[in-house]
Amino acid sequence: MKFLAVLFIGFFCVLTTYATDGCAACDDDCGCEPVCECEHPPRAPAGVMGDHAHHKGGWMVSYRYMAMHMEGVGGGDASGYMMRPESMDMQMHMVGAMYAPTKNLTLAMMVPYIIKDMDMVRGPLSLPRSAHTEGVGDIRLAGVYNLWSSHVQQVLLNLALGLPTGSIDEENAAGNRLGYPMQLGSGSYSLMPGVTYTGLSNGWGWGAQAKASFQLNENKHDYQLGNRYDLQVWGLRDLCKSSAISLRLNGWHRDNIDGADPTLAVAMSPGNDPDKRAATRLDALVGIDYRPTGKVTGLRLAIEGGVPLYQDLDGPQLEGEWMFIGGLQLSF
Ligand SMILES: [Cu+2]
Repeated sequence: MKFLAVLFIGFFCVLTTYATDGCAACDDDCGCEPVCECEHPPRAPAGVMGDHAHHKGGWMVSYRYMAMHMEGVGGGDASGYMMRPESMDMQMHMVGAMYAPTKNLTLAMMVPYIIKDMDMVRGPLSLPRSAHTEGVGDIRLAGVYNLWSSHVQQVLLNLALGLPTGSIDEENAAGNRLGYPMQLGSGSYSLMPGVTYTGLSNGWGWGAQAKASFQLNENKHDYQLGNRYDLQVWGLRDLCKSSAISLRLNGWHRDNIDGADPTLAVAMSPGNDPDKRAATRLDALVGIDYRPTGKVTGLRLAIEGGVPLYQDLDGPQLEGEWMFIGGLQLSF
């Protein structure tokens, strides 16, 4: 429950900002051109990618930290395997840059660094009980196209290309290749189309995003990860000039893996089974968004923490327990 503590600290900061800024004086009827002084630009909560475009010539650099904890096996009986997963922590540091070469097109690049730790329950074999992998994941190149916008609403088209830069050769301490969930990349090129809608009015922000991730080719170990589909909606409410709170619902589905890595023995662990990777989940996240006003402009700090409300796992897999996202953005 580490993320809860962070969330409470965040709330405390928001409240102190509220008190010192005298933000209560900020009412909702200020003029909106091009962006209302009393409102936030139309931005989504910390965990949403591709939610905004930049003005021509605009730059942004960003850093995101994501953590997810999974614990306990759901979706089926794992007792028939030699080993079964007990818990897993995934962390990701992601550095990104955005640049808008034209009025309607913004380009982005994201480089993730992934850290995975898994604990397992083992049978009679003397296999390592835990596994750790870390390294660069799949780099993403993205374009955000401003399809339509008004003062209040905006519709963006998203398209990203995933490059197979993450390792799919990760091994445990005994030198055996680790199962699919512990690998750092997909090994394949992927295409991620999407459409994003955002709105902003009178201190309220809202939005929705539909996106998909399609793996384009079989990787060098004879498999290709399943496609993934995401549908999310969110709302934000300004607390004052500098802070907003958010609520987000993210529903997603992941397909099973096509093909199989021939070195992974399915009887060893459910994580080695390409036909037991599909999942459908609904996550709920609350967040805080902070933008310093005054001298420092273009800076944004946002955090989000959440839990799955619903999960349907196809075969024995670890269940999601909680997630945390923290982001820092600087536009210029
Ligand atoms: Cu940006």
